[in-house]
Amino acid sequence: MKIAIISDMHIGYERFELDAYAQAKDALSLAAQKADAIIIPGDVFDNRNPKPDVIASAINIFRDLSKSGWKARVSSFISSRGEASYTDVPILAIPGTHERVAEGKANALSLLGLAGLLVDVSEATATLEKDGEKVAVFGLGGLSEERVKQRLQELKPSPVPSAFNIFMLHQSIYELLPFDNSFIRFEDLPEGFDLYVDGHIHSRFESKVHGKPFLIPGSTVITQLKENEQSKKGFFIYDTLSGVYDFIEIKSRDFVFRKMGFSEARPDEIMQRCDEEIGRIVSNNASKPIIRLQLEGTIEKGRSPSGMGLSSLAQKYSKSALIEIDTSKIVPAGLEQELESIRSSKIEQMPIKELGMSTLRDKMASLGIKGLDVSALFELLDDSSTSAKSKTAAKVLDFLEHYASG
Ligand SMILES: [Mn+2]
Repeated sequence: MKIAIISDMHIGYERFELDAYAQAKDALSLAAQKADAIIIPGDVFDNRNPKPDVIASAINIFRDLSKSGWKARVSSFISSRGEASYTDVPILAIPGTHERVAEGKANALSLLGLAGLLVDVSEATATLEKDGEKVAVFGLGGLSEERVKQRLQELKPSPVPSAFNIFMLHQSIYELLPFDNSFIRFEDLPEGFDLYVDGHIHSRFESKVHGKPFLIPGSTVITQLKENEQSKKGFFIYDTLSGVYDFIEIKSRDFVFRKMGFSEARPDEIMQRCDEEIGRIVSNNASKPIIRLQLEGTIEKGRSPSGMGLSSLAQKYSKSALIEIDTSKIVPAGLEQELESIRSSKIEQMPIKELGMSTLRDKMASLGIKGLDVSALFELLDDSSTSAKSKTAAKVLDFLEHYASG
């Protein structure tokens, strides 16, 4: 069976909402032509509370997809939570971190499952069948780092006999992001599966776990504007009979990242070099690329990077590019040491949310607080959708009372 692996579509991502939608649609419809089944390791939606308009656009994509004459079918579904599946269409998905809500509550992804547009395989095994071949997929939705190992021990996911077995999750992995000890490691993943598939990480990655392939297709839309996101977006197709897999590129907006070094530069020099660099990139790129310039080094004494008026460049090129100029690494001459300390810190490497969680975790550890689900607490504090802050406060108190009593 040919299994398409598409991840992190982030439908509803506000910064590039049209790109997120178009590239998700492109990836899914291309996969429907080329593969027998699609598996999605999380973050279909960008937000745990997507607007009805965003949900509507996702429904439109998946409804069309479910009518696409699939030959493979879901022949069995076993949920450790006693839940059912509502379609036999071979599109299997789990919620990611962006869809995560309190355990046991419906989330944006599970709604698509309830509507029969895909099969939500959270803590469940779905078996696909085509021409007598069986492929079983176990899914573990995105969990807080503290919960993963424990949940895996509770669930004890095991392969289905006489099937090709896929283990699908949505987590940070220590070997790929070695800056937080709470991340699970390859050895924590259950043995006996033929293929391991992960989401969450937005750039493409291939490795081995327990001697079997471990694949991360990366996101279908650019989100972080990091240097390593310049490669083409797309998805994997894995052939379960031959063990061969390919990366299929989708039409995605180009992203160009440039580091530019300066030494005691005058603001007008900086402006001119940025202008020239953008001009060069734009003249070589017929589409409307995303350009991020990362300025580094020093500006002449007494000047501040914020006062340079660089935002006028975004305006000047607004028809031919989407421009972001990062001035966080350029400082007035004499303050280089400060810059160095920023560079060597983990701030550099970590997504901001992970950093916040890590800081909270360190703080809890230094206070001697053990066994607290720090990520779950962070999620409560981070719930920006809660308009009534008193509600959040009440939830946090509940959470802490529960911790104190347990
Ligand atoms: Mn994601």
